[in-house]
Amino acid sequence: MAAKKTGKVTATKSAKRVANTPSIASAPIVPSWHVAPDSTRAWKTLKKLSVRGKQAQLRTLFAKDRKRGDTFSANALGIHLDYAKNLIDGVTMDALHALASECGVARHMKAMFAGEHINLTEKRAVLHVALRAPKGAVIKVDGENVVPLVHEVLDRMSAFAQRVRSGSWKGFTGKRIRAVVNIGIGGSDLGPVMAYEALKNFSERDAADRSMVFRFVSNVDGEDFYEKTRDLNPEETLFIVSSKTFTTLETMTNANTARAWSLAKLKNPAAVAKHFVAVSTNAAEVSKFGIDTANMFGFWDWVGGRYSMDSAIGLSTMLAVGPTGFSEMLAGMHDMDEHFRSAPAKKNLPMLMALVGLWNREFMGFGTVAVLPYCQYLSRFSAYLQQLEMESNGKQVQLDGTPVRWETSPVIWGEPGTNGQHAFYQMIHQGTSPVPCDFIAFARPLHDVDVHHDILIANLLAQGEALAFGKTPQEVRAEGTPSWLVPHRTFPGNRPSNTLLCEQLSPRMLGRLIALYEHKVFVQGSIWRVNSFDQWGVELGKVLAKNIIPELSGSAKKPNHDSSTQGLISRYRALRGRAK
Ligand code: G6Q
Repeated sequence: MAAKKTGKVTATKSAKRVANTPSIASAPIVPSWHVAPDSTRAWKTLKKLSVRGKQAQLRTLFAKDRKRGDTFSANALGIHLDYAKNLIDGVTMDALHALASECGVARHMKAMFAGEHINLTEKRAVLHVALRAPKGAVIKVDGENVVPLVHEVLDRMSAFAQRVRSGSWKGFTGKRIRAVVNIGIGGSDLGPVMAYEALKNFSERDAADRSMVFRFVSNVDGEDFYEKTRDLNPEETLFIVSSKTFTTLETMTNANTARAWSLAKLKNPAAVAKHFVAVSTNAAEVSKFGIDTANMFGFWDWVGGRYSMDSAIGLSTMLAVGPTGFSEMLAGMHDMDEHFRSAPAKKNLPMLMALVGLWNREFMGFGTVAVLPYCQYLSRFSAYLQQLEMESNGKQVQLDGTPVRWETSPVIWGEPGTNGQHAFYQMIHQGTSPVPCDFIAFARPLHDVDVHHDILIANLLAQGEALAFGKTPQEVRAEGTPSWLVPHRTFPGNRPSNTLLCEQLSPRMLGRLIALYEHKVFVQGSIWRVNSFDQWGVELGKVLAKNIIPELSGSAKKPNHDSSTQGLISRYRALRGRAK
């Protein structure tokens, strides 16, 4: 009963906030400390240093400083960051730190933690850090301390998760829930999938076991829904409809299909209350869909989609690893928030990763970054980071709307090692464009199976070494290789990488890693002077798709497209047996 009441309160507050969307009539005021990077002294210094950087050789840099590995590494919270295999030196690092200072990164960070409206184009605060603040902390948005609101939702999520995990939450026909299907896309999917994969080993806690099945339906492609539900029993299946707006085309299409799929077996619309819960900020739409807002878990407009996996959007994660595991993940994120806030810049992990990344992107001209976790549990980590980094910082204009005069987000991609080694590492080692790599590994495995872990870690270390130092033609020749084959077997080396060697994977460690990358993105966005918290670039395609949908099915008036698009529409219609 209490939960129900709280649910309604949360829903009403959320709805009010959605209705209070700020006016876009007036342009935002960009704080004066947000200076353009190319107007700083440090930028000019770095441009000069880049000439030297492009000629530098890692072999020489390592020979000159025998302790380079120590010089360019930092350690905090069980994470060791070795960035020595980048084409940097002390002077470059000093200039990069000066750039961060001149660009007001520290002031910007303060503004974020203080709940200022740093998402300037949407006129909102950016407070994912409040989602992991401990009970009792005070973080205000527009004068209101939001930490109690966060914990109120977390408590409701915990109570619900315990009921489902213990089997006391029953489906409509009285059976316990054995399958949880999260329906969501983008920020309402990538974090939850990544965290589930990363932490599934920790699901045998809080008196639950790993017998519960977790699925994630995101794509509007009906094949996704079909494959993820084909072997499930509606009587034992709980759907979490995760959508901040509750209007996203893909998610609402999948949610409607899920409701029909459930009711085809359960027959009674009253079953929806037992088999559907919602995670959203939009109580009105949740109600319209037929979900009781008592079963809605809210969050707030100051939580961006790609920064929301630690909000109620993480409900599937909590169902999988239990409230204890989830709060450990939050504690890990909070650890990194505090580190980011308080560690000196030269020992600050997010700051160092951001600055080295920025050096590689702007000054060395490298266009992509491969994230290569040597840990099968992190199989979706690169996909998650793809959104975090590219949606946040893949921008062409500055905060004031003027074009950027520098590079912004690189392309982020990657797969877990060692699989990638047998696929695309050829290009990383001998292709024409160097690809800076982030190697990520845990020293202690969760399951120490025979010799596997040493082999895994040896491979990670070998890749970083091979990329950095390569193999010269002389070395190849000295092995007795025939001269015609020498060029093929030569490795140019001098290719940069970071290595993150962490103690052991746990919910807390995962939380630290996620927040590390979140803050890295923050620092880079801050220096690039872009809004890392909006995503206008995804809008146009959505609008065009809405126009095209009726044209495919035939109900629309005469379409008006370019000849390429029109031709494809006609061909599609013909292949589906529809009239010309
Ligand atoms: C993330 C983006 C985007 C969003 C999805 C889903 O920062 O805003 O990926 O998460 O479009 O949106 P809904 O949660 O509103 O369905």
